[in-house]
Amino acid sequence: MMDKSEKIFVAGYRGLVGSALIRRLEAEGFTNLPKRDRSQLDLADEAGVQNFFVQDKPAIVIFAAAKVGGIKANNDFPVEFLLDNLRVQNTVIRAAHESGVRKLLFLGSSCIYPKHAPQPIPETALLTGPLEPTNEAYAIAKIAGIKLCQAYAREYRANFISAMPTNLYGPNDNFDLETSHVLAALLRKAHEAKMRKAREIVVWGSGKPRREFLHVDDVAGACLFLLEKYDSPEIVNVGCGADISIRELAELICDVVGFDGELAWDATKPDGTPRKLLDVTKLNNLGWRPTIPLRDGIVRTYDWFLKNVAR
Ligand code: GFB
Repeated sequence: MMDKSEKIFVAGYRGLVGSALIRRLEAEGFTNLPKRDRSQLDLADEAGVQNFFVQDKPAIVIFAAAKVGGIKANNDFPVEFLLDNLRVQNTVIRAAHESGVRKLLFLGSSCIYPKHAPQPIPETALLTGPLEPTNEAYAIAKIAGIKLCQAYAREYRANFISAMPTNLYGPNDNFDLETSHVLAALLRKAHEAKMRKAREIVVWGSGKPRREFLHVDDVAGACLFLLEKYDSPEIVNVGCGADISIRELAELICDVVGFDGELAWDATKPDGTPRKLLDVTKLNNLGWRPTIPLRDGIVRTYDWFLKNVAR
């Protein structure tokens, strides 16, 4: 059991996942949550990070710091997605081990699996085939992070675990149309089209790819669950077990937003991987299930968007 006064360092606490983790930890009464933004601690700076760990001595680390983006950003900036992510994760994981943290949770992504993995994707599909080219750089960085955690577990018996969340959304998501993921992008497009009384919104690709979406508050719950109950270096998928097509997602978002125009398809943009649905048998068998249905989660996220981005 985790003591409510145990010091838990959430690396990346301002991001989509990190901020959800902090909300959840605070709601559950955890009081010792050191926060460092980029101006206070650059997670790529080895000396600075080592210093922080030696002086602050967190007991638990949740690694939610990553350079992330949607399909276009991943495709356009492979160097940054590979280099920045490797640098930060190597620095933090190593410093965490050297300062003697009791447990570390590394967050990966469902894009670590082969492009043509069996669906739903079991954890055993890792490294069984070629990756999806649009996010290969990010996936390679995440796979290296998993392998580093497993190496610390094997060589030094460190309790370093890794969770692989599916596509996420929720408050503090990135709503920039060039760099965001699909759900945030379509929420914004539908909202702005409604305000301008436009006739259509542009949706990328063919609408045929299928994706699984999980609200970030559910991911935060799953992370705390795994910190309490799971002590193996073997990766665990975190998803809801259901997927929908991009066309269906676009229709659902337009319905929630109240935009009744048309969908126009931009075929010059990539589809990416055809389907990405995680097999969540392992997590379900451990005893965890999500609580936020997709439509409710989109309603809540639209509400957050109206109060925080659209004003
Ligand atoms: O969410 P998304 O950018 O990333 O795109 P991935 C999912 C699907 O939605 C793709 C389509 O088929 C896109 O072409 N799409 C339609 C749109 N309209 C839009 C739009 O306006 N914006 C965006 N962004 N997409 C990412 C990976 O892959 O998923 C990362 O690149 C990461 O590595 C993340 O793993 C979870 O699901 O294709």
